[in-house]
Amino acid sequence: MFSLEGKIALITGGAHSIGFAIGVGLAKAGATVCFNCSNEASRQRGIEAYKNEGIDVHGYVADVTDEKAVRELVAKIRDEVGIIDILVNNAGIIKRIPMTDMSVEDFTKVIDVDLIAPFICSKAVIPGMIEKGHGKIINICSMMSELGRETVSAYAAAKGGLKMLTRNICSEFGGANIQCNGIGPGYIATNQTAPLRERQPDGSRHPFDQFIISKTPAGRWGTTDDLIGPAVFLASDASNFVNGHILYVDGGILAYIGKQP
Ligand code: GCO
Repeated sequence: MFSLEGKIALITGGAHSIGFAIGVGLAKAGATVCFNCSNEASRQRGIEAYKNEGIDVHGYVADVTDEKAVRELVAKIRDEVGIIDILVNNAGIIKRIPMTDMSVEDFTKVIDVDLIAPFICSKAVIPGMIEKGHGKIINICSMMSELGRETVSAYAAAKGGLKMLTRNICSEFGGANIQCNGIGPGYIATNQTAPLRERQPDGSRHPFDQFIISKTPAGRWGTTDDLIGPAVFLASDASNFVNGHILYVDGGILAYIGKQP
């Protein structure tokens, strides 16, 4: 039920971090994995990293915010590998800038990568999925699909939008046997969150790090590996009647009011 044998997956931004962990997880469950990234150097690094896990991967350079480039990517994968069964919209960026200091250009850039790109990539793979009679789209959402916080206005707007895009793809294509669900990672130790975990000059924990630990019933940051099981589930036949759902993988943050100071 959880086997991905014979399935072809595309993970956007799958060369490192969360996307890489999910790529390895899907490959170990049997899928043939393709990833894209924004430049040749990360493509090479990505291929090496998968090789070190014993995985033969198909790596491509393509800008997910460029509709023509994505269309060409999907066509190339179709020729070289086959029709995509599983799309993981993982590529994302964040800019932490107080809203009144944030330029429209910065805001737009975040919306482009975190929201418009999942639209572009989903739009490009859905016809093939309809042709095949099935498909799985997994959108990497966020705590910020539900919550706000200082400095992340664009990111929260994009991730809230991505939650609703997830429900809409479900609504529009559920009848074509396409399941579109989201994974909402909690606070995961990645390069993107590294500035929030930096040690203080005196060696003590960053105040945000302490804050997250106190907000998380699990009492720790997540790891990229914590996302593998949920991704395999949502990519596999085990979730064939799960659609339009956001699976939060957050160690319990959204269930908890937080520790009393
Ligand atoms: C922040 C963090 C978050 C995380 C994550 C949480 O600045 O608060 O970067 O936004 O990246 O998406 O789910």
